[in-house]
Amino acid sequence: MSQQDYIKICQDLLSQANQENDTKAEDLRVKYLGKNGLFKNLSALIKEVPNEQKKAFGQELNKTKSKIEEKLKEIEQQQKTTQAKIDLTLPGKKAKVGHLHPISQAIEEISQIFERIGFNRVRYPEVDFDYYVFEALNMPKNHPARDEWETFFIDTPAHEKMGKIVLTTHTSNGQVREMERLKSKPPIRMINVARTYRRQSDATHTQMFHQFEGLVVDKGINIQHLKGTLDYFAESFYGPGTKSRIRPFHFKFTEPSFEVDFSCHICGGTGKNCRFCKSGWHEVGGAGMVHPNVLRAGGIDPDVYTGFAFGWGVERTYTLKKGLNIDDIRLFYSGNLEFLEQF
Ligand code: FA5
Repeated sequence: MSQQDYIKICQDLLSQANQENDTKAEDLRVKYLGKNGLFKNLSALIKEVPNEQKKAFGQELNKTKSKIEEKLKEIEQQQKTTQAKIDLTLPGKKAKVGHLHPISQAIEEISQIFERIGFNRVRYPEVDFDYYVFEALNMPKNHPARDEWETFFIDTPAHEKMGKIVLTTHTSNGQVREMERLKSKPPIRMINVARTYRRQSDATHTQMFHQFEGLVVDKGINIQHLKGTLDYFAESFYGPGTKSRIRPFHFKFTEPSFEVDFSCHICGGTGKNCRFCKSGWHEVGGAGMVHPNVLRAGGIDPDVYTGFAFGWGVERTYTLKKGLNIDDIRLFYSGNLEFLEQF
């Protein structure tokens, strides 16, 4: 071995030691200066060095050892100060755990309530043909009733039979689609939950919102079945003692039609001095007995079968829950984590 060789080997070991940062100082001491450490192996090479060079190699070895010592001391010192800085009594850092959006939670709860009594959860297109959104629901082309829905139209050529494509204004587009899916053969017990869209925006309206639509069709279905279902939902979702109420209304696709209210949980439905409801009741959406023309559009004979349907806003239904007190539903879609993390 020449002089350059052993100087190089010593330098290599030193530069390896100088790159150590993460290992514990005690372990490094064993690794470099221990009984079977790297320095010991290096010193053993002295046997192979010619006699006249042994002195110079010995000096090189000593230099290397003291530099490694220095480096190890430096690392020990560094690690001691870092350890001293760690306060073990501080609370640990919690990993951020996300959760379902409150409206997704509400959708799950609502679906489960209806599934428990035999409803079948489905989901139909949120961008659909005019036919399913309006025409099959007893609203012929150019009928003024369509104006109420403040519709977004997709800018594409109209389909010959199905008409234009629209962003669904309500989940009622699922009614005739469900009749078709079941090949016009009742019984039908559908709960359709989907996003819906209208050109509206204020504290109680968003351009995108959710609705859930119930549809039941079978022989002998009447308003009592509808009212029983509403009462069951009121108690399941809002708690025991909550009542439902139906008031006459008009929809083209149901006859008779109703608006559906649930009793206010703050004043117990009395309305006395209640700033939350003013009247004892909250309106959540519409309902009614399926119009014979809608059954016909779905290939079902209205002389044999009858049905009821209802459609409510998820956001509206949810904000009426006890303790929520949300006066602007746009908050749900504001992306404001301080708001969303409360649920
Ligand atoms: C309808 O959409 C009917 N399809 C309901 C129906 C279904 C009636 C089946 C009969 C049979 P309406 O336009 O009233 O009805 O809307 C129902 C509910 O959706 C409203 O009461 C409200 O809770 C919610 N809603 C409507 N527009 C918005 C909006 N822009 N933002 C948030 N919620 C809305």
